[in-house]
Amino acid sequence: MSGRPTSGPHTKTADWLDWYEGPAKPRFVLPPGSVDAHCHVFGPGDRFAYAPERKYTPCDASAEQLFALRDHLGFERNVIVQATCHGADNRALVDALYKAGGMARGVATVRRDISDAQLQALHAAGVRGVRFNFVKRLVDFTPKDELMEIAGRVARLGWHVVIYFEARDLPELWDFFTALPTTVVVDHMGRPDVNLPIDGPQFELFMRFMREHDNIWSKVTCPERLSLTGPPALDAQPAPYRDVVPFARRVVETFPDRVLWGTDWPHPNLKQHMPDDGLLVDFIAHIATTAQLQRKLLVDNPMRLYWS
Ligand code: 0GY
Repeated sequence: MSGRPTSGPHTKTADWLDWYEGPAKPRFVLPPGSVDAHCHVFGPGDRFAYAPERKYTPCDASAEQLFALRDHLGFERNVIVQATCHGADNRALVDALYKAGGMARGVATVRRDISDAQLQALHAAGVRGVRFNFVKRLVDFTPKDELMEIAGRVARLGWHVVIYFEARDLPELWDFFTALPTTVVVDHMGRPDVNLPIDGPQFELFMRFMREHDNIWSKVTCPERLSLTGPPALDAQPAPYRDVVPFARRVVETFPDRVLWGTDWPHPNLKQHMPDDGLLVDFIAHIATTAQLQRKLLVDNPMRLYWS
């Protein structure tokens, strides 16, 4: 891995943390055919300008750098999720999908005015979902009727909807989410507060959300965002991000056929520390504790959702 990204024509957000160069080789050996089902590309900004409406300006993180990480960690495929810094301009995503030669799928951001021909072009590139973001620090509000209209159109293409929200907002968004007419994939377990009890009202609501709706899936991703304990020193024994482990493990064991995992490289908007992606892969063995659960999480589920 090399090539620390430059700022190009864009100045990075002042406290921006760049992705970690030279990640460790994971101790956990990924099953053959594993998919990194949540990651991003940023720019490069001098080729794919960041969107005027963006809330942050990242470092660059190119498709080539993503694929180098994929190979280093032992993944075979990627699902690249449109990052908010590119708004609804999916050109960097589409470019990365073509460069991947069939080994990546995409989740785009689209607006109501997208034409059927443009949706078809995204499909041909490998896009299989759209992302609806409700995290206020990342995006401005989009009316729910616009989102529902988009969901209806992409459902007809066999796509799913990825939703990103904070746990405290689930009650208010519940009716909208449960009315979506297709598969729904929740980012990062709905961002639970892992300081709260795992059997307390907040996480129980999320578990009920998944239990009562079998079209809802969850990414058991981003322990580095949710953790208050953080990673251990490199050679220490405790699980990385150990306070997140029981939450993710419960979701994996309760809904083994509706979970996905990804690195979230290049880890936008982290303020405390930048994870070593090798250590993040080691987290998987603590949340999916049998070979069967690991295969479902890393291979069978993402292949079913993105490549069938
Ligand atoms: C993530 C999380 C974040 C950012 C984005 O598209 C984005 O800008 O997804 C975040 O800041 O929590 O999944 O990458």
